[in-house]
Parts: sequence; structure tokens; C-alpha cells
Amino acid sequence: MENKIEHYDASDIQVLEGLEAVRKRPGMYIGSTSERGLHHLVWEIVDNAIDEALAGYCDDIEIIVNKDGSVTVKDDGRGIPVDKHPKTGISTVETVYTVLHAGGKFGGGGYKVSGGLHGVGASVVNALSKWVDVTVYKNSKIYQAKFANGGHIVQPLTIIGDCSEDRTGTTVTFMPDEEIFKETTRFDYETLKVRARELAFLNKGLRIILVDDREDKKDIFVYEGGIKEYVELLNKNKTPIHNDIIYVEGAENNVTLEVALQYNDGYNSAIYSFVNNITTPEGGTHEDGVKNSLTRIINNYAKNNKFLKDNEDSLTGDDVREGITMIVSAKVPEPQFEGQTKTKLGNSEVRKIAANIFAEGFERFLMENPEQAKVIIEKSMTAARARVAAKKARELTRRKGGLEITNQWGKLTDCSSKDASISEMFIVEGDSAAGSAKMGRDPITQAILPIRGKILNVEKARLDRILSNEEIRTMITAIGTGIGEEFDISKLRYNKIIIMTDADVDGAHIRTLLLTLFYRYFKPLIEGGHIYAAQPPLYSIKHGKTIKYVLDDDERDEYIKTLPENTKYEIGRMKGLGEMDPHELRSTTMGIESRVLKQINLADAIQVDEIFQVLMGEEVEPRRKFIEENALNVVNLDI
Ligand code: TSJ
Repeated sequence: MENKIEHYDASDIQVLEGLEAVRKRPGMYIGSTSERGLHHLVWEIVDNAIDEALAGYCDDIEIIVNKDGSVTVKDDGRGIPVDKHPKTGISTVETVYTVLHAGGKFGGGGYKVSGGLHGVGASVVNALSKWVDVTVYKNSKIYQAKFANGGHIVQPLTIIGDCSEDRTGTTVTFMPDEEIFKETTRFDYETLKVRARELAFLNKGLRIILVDDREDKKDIFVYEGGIKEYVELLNKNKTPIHNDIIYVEGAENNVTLEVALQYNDGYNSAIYSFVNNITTPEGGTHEDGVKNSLTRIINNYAKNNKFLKDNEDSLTGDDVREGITMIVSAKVPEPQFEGQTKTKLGNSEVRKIAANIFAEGFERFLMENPEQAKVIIEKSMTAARARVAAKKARELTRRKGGLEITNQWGKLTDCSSKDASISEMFIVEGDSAAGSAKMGRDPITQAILPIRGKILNVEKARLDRILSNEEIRTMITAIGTGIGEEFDISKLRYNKIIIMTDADVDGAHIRTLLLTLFYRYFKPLIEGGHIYAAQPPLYSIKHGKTIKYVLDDDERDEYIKTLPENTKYEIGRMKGLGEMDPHELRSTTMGIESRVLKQINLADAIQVDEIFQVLMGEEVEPRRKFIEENALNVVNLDI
């Protein structure tokens, strides 16, 4: 073939051995072969285009899901080098596609900063694809290479035509191999959209175009303000307490750092950090450096400007982070990830660099914007006062020996066992239900804590007010672990904490309030699987002398099908918990032989918390919209 650029020879065999390893153990390279792993392929390819954008040569990246289910990624960068690769003797294009870990430093100039979960690349995508086509526009020529069946070169890099001189770029199309991705090979538009948008936020000015040719969908993401616009979006349903989104940017020793932040009138802190466009939920040195500077600079400013007197205590990290929404995005040449999920940046040199860059920019902002600075300092100082008050309140909740756990209207009816591993506490809504529960319980292992209808909404109150709420204090005392910094799981008094509310809208509301409390202040209890929801039955089916209780319509219908023909039965709709007699309550909802508990996991709680923030936030408009859009779901908050 005349236009053939390189000869394809025996080195192919060696190359395929490398790719074969990827096919044998795909999970090692892309995490899994589930839907998640499948989507990972797209990001492995996109990462290469983003590197080109970070190097300053590419403005547009297009991601297209084709009608046949394959994906095309296109950029307008310089095009992958087409010359002979010095080490392998084949073209660079073929090298990156067939040699494991060849991604990145080929071609020289710049360094690879972006990178997927395991920092692998195009060769892995090739290994796990049915076929891959690569087209490079460069030197007024169109070059193409094709691979098939897990990486075999079927067309070495070949000139297939001419193009105009100013046309440059790389286009890659791949079809995932259904022999590898057995669960699914279908790309989900929404999944791609979420990450495409995030990448556009994280790389300001970069235009990412997402197209679905299967069903004619298209989105274009470009944010000139980058993470600044991200913070704006995150604070959209909140009430910011100052006008500007503070933005700091800088570079030192090949590490670049961007930070955007704004305070709102809430009490939580929302900090999201990234390294090389990858989220670092466990934080790390980049995040620590910025947080340390935030605390130090706010304290300096507060002292220098006489907000804080010399004899007053410094503001703590928690004080200065109350109500903050912040994004930290670092680009680090050779990131080392640590931690349980390898999502924590470990490079120690980054701590100081991040701290320096942020301190300088943040300090300048405070100096130049004294009015906004004042609002921020005052918010931190209020948080500090609340912290001191909360500590006092917390001291009141410490158990003083005995079991004097009472409040004005209700009281913990404790179990007689002191062995936490077999003890359970039911949190029961309403006095009459609590009455039945007390009589129907197993007094050795089951404690009953009655609560009134609506407990305090912890989203809307600061810790000191939460802790001055008697019902919540009773609950904290009964649970035994303490909260926040003092949380100590070894002091847990009940292995199971069971929320028992009616199967109606009010019950769902109270359950939501309680879950929010647990999520915000007792997260380890959720993580440890100690929180449950009781599931009172919805129907009773009576036939002869037998009564069967069932949880929902499906179970009712299933049960009726199992009855012999001509059996007469009577279906009763169960009343609220308060109207059940103790025996009924025990035999359906509380007794360990027959009950069905739903264990609450973190995902349930997070979902509730998110819904809650919208429902309970100060802003009326998003709330109204949300309720309209989710009217049914809210009623059935499915937990
Ligand atoms: F790797 C890949 F094939 F998956 C891929 C690479 C996929 C996509 C969609 C884009 C790319 C890519 C690679 N876009 N742009 C580049 N740029 C280079 O490889 C390149 C070009 C020129 C030079 C140079 O020093 O002249 C260096 C590099 C790394």
C-alpha cells in the first residue's frame, strides 16, 4: 500500500500480550466491568483531549454517542504525533493504542496531568473494545489507523486524504466489547452529561459538546468562569451573605491551584476538592493547605481589624467554615493518591504550595473588600459563640449515672439488659403508640422512647439550638455515644435504633427529620448499620382463625393467590400505630420473629438530606418548584 507509513511486524505479538493482560483482568485497569467501568472508557479517551486543552492547544471537545452504540471523541488540538516512536519503532498513534501505559509522556513537551481512576489510557480502551478507529488531522493530511478485537492492528497508520492546513485534531471512535462488558454496553446520556458538565466547570473556557445520535440530544457546556460558576450553581438554592464569589488562582513548581468560595447563611460546610479533574472526597494536602490558610488569614484579619480582641480565643477551622461553599481544584504533575479509596492526595509538597497561593489571594480579597470581609468575620465569630454554647449544652447531655432520662412530656422506658449488642431502642411517634409499644415490647431487650409529632428541624438550626431542644437531648443521652468530636461508638447503648412511625405522610415527615438528625450528627451510626426503620403492616388478611399482616399491595395480592380456592377472606386496612393493640404491634412490627426492619444506609440518608435541603431551605421558589415536580415522590419518600 503506497500510503502506508509504517510497516506492521512481529512487535505486534509482544504488544498483544500486554493487551491480553488487560482483557484477562479488566477490573484492575478500569475498576470494574459494570456500567461504571464502561463509562470509564469514555473518560480515558477524553482525558487525552483534556491534556491537549491544558497544554493550551485545544478549545473544543466533542463526545458523540453514535447510533450503533459506539462513542466518538473529537478534539481540535495538534493531533497525536504521527512520526515514528523512538522506542517501539511504530507510529506514536499505534504506540499509544497498543502499549500499556504509553499514554502521557510521549511526544515530549508538557506533562500529563489529567488521568482516570487508575491513570491508564487509550491502550486499555483498545484492549476492551470490539474495534477502534483513530483519525488524526495534521500537516494538511488525514491519517487513520484501525484496531479490532481487543487491539489487533487491522490498518496501520495510513494517509487517507488531504485537509486544509489549519485543520488539526484527533478523532477516536470505539465500540465497547460486549464479551467484556457483560452487564451492559449501553452508554447512558445522563451519566455522560453529569461528568461532561463537571469537566467543563473544572477547565474554564473549555467547550465540551455532548451529542446523542441515538435520540437526538445535545448539550454544550462551557463556563468562562470555571469553578467560580460551579460555586454559583451550588449556592443557587441558598442565600449568600456576601456578593462576590471569591476566586484565587496561582501556580508554583508546576502545581496549579484554583479555589472558589462563597459563604451562605446556612450552618453546614460544603467543600469539594479535585486533583487533575478527579474528585478527592477524602481530601488531602491540597485541601488541607487551603483550609489551614483560610483559618489563619481570617484570624489575622479579625485581630488586625479589632474584630477579635487580643485576649479572645482564636476562631477554629469549624468556625470559619460554617456556611462555606468551596471548590479546590489542583493540577499536580505526579499525584500520589492515598487513603481507603485512593482518593486522598498525599504529595506533601502540595500542602505548602496550596496554602501559599490561597493565602495570598484570599488576604488580598479581604483587604480590598472590607464590607464583605466584615460579614464573613462576623459569621465566623457567631459560629464561635455558638460552639461555646453548644459545648455547655453538650455537657448537660452527658449521662450522670442512673437512667434519669426524662423530659417534660415523655420518658425513656429503658430495657433491663445492659448488653448493648442485644438491646434495641424504638423511637416512637405519639403517646398512644408509645403506650402500646411499652406494653408490647420485650422488656429485657427493647427500650421505648416516645417523641412528639414534629421534632426540631436540624437543617434550620445551629448546634446550640439543636442541643437545647429537649427531645433531641433526650435522644442523644439515650443513645449514649455523644455527638461531633466527642462521638464514641464504644458508648453506644443500643445495637439497633429503630424509628417507628406511621405509614402515612406525617410518619414519613417525622422519619425524614430523624434521618436528617442522624445523618448530620450521628453519621457513624448509619455507616455502622445501627439505624433502622420499622415497617408497620398496611393490611391484615383474615381467613378462618388466621390473620396475616402484609406490608404493601404486592404482598397482599401475592398472599391471596396462595390461599386455596373458595377460601373466604377479609382484608382490613391497618390503622395507625396508635390504634394497634400491644399484641398486634408486637406480632407485626416489633417482635423479632415476625417483623421486617429496613436498615438505613448512607445513600438513603444522603438522598433524604438532599431532598430536605431543598424542601427546608429558605428560598421559596426552588422549594415550590421541587414540590410541584416531585409531588408524588415526596409523599412516598421511599424509606
Ligand atoms: F490518546 C488518545 F488516542 F486516546 C487520544 C489522544 C484521544 C483523543 C480524543 C485525543 C488525543 C489527543 C492527543 N489530542 N491531542 C493530543 N495531542 C498529542 O498527542 C500531542 C500532540 C503534539 C505534541 C507535540 O509535542 O508536538 C505532543 C502531544 C502529546
